[in-house]
Amino acid sequence: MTERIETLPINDGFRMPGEYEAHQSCWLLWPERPDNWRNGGKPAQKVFTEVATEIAKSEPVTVGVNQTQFENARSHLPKHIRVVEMSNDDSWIRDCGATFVKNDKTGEIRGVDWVFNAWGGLVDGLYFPWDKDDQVARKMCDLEGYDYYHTDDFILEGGSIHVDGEGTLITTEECLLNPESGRNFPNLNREEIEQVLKDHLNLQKVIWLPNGIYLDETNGHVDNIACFAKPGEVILAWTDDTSDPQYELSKANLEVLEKETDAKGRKLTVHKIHTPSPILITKDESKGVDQIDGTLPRQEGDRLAASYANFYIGNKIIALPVFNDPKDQDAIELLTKLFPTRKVVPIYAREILLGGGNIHCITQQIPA
Ligand code: KQY
Repeated sequence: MTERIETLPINDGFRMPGEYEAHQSCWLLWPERPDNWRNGGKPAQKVFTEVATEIAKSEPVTVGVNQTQFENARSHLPKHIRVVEMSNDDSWIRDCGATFVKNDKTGEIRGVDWVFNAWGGLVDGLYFPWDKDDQVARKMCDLEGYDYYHTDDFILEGGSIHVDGEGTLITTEECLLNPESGRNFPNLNREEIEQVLKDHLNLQKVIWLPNGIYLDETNGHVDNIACFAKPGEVILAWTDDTSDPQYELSKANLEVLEKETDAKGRKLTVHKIHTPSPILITKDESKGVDQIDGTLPRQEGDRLAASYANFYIGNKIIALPVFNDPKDQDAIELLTKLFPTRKVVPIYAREILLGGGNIHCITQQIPA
C-alpha cells in the first residue's frame, strides 16, 4: 500500500512538470451518467474511445470504469488499453484525479490528492454527491504505486491550473478567487491560495488571468482558455468578434499576459487560438439528457464553452478537439507550428463539449 506523506512537495524536491515533458502514461474515466451525457453516454463513449486510442499510440493508457460499465468499456476499448474498475461519479479525471509531481534527482513520482467537491460543493457544484470522485486521486496513486500528499481542506481541480514546469503557474481569478464558487476563497485569501499552490507544485510565480471561457460551468477553468506551449509561450483562446462576450474576456487576459513575466523573469509570447463560432445545444441533444434535480440542466439553445485550448499534449501527439468549424484548420496549423515534434490529431469532440468540458478535462498524465 502506498503512504500518505505529511511533508510538502517543495521541501522534498518535487515539482509538477509541464504537460509537454515526457509522460509515463495517461488516465481517463469512462463516461456514463445519463444526467450529463446524452443517450446514456453512448455517443460520448465512442469519442472517449477515440481519444484513448489516439493517446495510446504514444503512451500507455488506463481507463477507470464503474463496475456496472466494466464489460461495456472493455468491449469498446482496444486490448492494449488497460481497463480498471474504479468507482466514480463522472468522468473528469483532470479535475478529480491526482496531480503528479516528480523529483528530478531520484526520478521518484508522487501524487497530490486535492479535495474535490464537484466544482463548488453545495454552493455551486454541478452534481451531488461527489464522494466517489473525491477518492479517485488516492486510488490512482495506490494502483500506480505512488505515495501521495493530501490537502486536508484545500479544494482544487486539475483543470484550474497549468504549469510551465519551470516554476510558473497560470490560473484564473474567475475560478480560484470567486467568493461564490464554493471553493477556498474567501476563507483563504489570494496570497494564502498562492502559497498552497507554490508548496505543492514547487512554484515561484502565479499568474492570475481574470477570466475563463464564456459560460464555462467550471467557473472559468484555465484549461479551456489558456495553456503553455513551452516555457515563456502561452496559447490564449481568442476571438476578433467584438460583439461576442468572449472578446472582452480574452482581451482582459491578453492585457495581463502582455505585462507579466514568468518565474524566470521572461516576457511571455502569446499565441492566439481563435474560438469556433458559438455552438448551441440542439433540441435533440437536450432531450437526450436526463433531467435530474441537483444536476446542471442541458437546455436547447444554451451556448457551450467551446475552445481549441482544451487539447491534450501526449508524448507524440496533440489530441485536439475540433467542431466542424472553419476555425478548426487554423487551430490545427497553429498547433502544428508550435509543437513540431508532435502530430496534431483532430478529434470531433462535440459529444465531450456537450458534457461541459473537453479533451484536456477528461485526461490526466503521469510524468515519466
Ligand atoms: O472542464 C472541466 N475541467 C470539467 C467540466 C466538468 C463538467 C461537468 N458537467
